[in-house]
Amino acid sequence: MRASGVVLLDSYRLSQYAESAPCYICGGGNNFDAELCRHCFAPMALAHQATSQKLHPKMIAAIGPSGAGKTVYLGMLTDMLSRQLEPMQMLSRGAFSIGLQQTTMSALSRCEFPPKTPSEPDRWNWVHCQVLRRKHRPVELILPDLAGEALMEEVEHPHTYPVVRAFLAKCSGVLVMVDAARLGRGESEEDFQTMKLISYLCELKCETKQSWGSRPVSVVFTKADECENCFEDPHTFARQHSPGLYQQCRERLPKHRFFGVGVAGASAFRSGHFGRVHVPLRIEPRGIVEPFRWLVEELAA
Ligand SMILES: Nc1nc2c(ncn2[C@@H]2O[C@H](COP(=O)(O)OP(=O)(O)OP(=O)(O)O)[C@@H](O)[C@H]2O)c(=O)[nH]1
Ligand SMILES: [Mg+2]
Ligand SMILES: [Zn+2]
Repeated sequence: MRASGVVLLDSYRLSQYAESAPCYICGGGNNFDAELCRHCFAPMALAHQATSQKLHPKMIAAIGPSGAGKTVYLGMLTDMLSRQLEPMQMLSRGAFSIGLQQTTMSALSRCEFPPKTPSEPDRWNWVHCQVLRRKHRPVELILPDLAGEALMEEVEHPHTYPVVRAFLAKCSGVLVMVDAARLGRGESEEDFQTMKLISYLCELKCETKQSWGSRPVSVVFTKADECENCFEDPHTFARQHSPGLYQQCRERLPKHRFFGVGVAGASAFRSGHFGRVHVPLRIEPRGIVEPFRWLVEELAA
């Protein structure tokens, strides 16, 4: 109160904080104006979009060890689908959904690969989009670019990354990314890491009440440009180079399919200030849309 008049109190604004807004990924309560969930760091825009537009987006995860090629693949996939009409088109929802495409494509246009995804969940790129297909109903999807290090840490020490656990439990389908170049060189580490991820997934208590037996899994061999026979026959490649993963898919994931993809047509090493840097010599996307298209068709079926 001033001598000359009345000043309105702003305390009524506090009442907005009395009601908590649930996170779309983990369900935890947040303030109505929070940008990221305080429990799992997923963008709260996902929850606001879902409630305001009455949407129930399905979730798809791209999982794989660090360096498997998740960021490069997802960035190229979102860029290609946002520019084409056939066989499917992708429309982003929210400015935050463009970040992954922007980071990847601007790095590739400078003839560089994008940086490794930080393991802190508040720095991950999330994509919320609508996938349009001719003569079919649009599919709403949420697709984050998870960090391989965080995924493996959660697998080795469950509950260290609540966002990974909450998200995978809600997923309707998965893209399992495997580095075909490492497998082709006989590095069995890639096979073991991917087997651990699939075991974790199968043992996770799922919220959709659907077991992994009925959910689609695209097994994507990345960097197939470095081992040609992977494009032609990814099934035989899987049997020969990743026997553990191949058997696990056969026994535990009846709805799976193998694919070979490549973003760089050729790559080389350049010496930089911090040692040798892997750079793409040209960008020649191959087989990028097929694994995603199969997954979306299975989800929509
Ligand atoms: N030859 C070739 N190399 C690739 C391709 N895609 C990715 N790479 C190489 O693989 C590295 C890792 O790719 P990313 O997409 O960053 O891997 P990631 O799975 O996101 O790794 P994290 O962010 O650590 O989880 C890149 O820096 C490139 O060196 C490809 O299509 N061809
Ligand atoms: Mg990454
Ligand atoms: Zn959350």
